Amino acid sequence: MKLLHLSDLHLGKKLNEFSLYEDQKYILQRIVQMICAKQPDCVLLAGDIYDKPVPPAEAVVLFDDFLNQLAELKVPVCIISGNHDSAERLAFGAQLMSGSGIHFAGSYNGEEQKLVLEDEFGRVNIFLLPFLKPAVVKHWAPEEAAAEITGYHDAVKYAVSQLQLAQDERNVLVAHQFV
Ligand SMILES: [Mn+2]
Repeated sequence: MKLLHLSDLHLGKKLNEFSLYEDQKYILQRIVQMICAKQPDCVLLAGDIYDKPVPPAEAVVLFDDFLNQLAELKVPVCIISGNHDSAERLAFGAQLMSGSGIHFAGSYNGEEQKLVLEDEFGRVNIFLLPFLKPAVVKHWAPEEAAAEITGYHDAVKYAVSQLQLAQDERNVLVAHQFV
């Protein structure tokens, strides 16, 4: 199975007041062309879609346009939040978009979030782990497990331990963490 991994688009980023908008628009167009040429089975967007929790309007338009093009190409897309994103804002409309093959894991909610793909060798489980903070994971974990979570490492360890891995299938984890 062919997966295209992207991350850290940081749309809306400015370097010393210089907007990267034109460069980002250009590279997203090149990525769409590459997807047309290489025909991946899935596109992974592993966090930091935006540079800021409240991105500039032009960055939102840019990403919206990018997602529309991917949906038109009928390539499944998996998106997780990064530390720069607002998980809730990023996943606006997520339930509606999943019908178009665009899958978001914005906020951690204690539940496994995965997309199952299939090829001639069987199933590929793509687990989507949004950027998570220890306090959020503690909130969803049972009391005993929560008491053990004191930092990012413990939080991710706990969240990953909750995934139901199928040992006889291929399992892919999409994450964006400091661990
Ligand atoms: Mn980043």
